[in-house]
Amino acid sequence: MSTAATRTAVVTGASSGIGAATARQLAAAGHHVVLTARRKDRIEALAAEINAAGHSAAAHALDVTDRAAVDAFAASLERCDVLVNNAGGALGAEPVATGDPADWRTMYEVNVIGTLHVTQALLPALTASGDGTVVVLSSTAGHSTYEGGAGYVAAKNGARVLAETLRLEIVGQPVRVIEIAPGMVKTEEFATTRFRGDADKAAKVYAGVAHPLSADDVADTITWAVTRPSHVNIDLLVVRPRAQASNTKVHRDL
Ligand code: 8X3
Repeated sequence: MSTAATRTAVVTGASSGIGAATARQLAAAGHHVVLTARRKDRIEALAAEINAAGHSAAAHALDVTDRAAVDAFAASLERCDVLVNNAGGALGAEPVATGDPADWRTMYEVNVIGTLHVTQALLPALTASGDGTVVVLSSTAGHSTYEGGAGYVAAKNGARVLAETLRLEIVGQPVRVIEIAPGMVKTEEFATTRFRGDADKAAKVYAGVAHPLSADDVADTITWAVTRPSHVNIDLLVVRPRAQASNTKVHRDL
């Protein structure tokens, strides 16, 4: 169980994929992990699994786009040493000419405003910890664009800029700001959500790629960055599968 001396890590979007894997790994690394996501049943089951494994976790249902709920969540925490802003995702892959503005708005709301809400709400506790860490899960999409990606690329650029700017603004305070930018990661939900449940379109994203990254691969880089000595700030970590040289250059055995 957690004690006053246990560092607390909050993970958003912890119900599946990279968030769930990060929660497991940070708990195994000795953190008390607070799992947040909209799907309460999932995070409660994951918290139970982590506790049954002898580690420490709690679950708190949260929609990061709901500022009042985020503020109430922040007020409920005894402490916060690590925040992993993982909640986010892609919706649609239409070209600019036909993309749905509603999808763009939703992606901006979750990936940027959601990250802003939780970061703002927890920054006082992270600073008070004397050794805080903010992780922003951006994406290689936050660093260069690709056809059909504009809405997601724009949102992930927003997340990247939030991390970069925050690092400038709080230098001198005891809080690190780490950006992790994954490339192709095969999770159970990312592509399926993007293509609105179309399993064929989702499968094509990974077609012929022998080893896309897994959620565990990315969680490993997050956990590594978070567990470096306090004075070491991994500003930006870009991680791709070996088969992916850029957003548009992927080796496929087809
Ligand atoms: C996911 C990477 O290539 O689907 O963040 O935009 S990509």
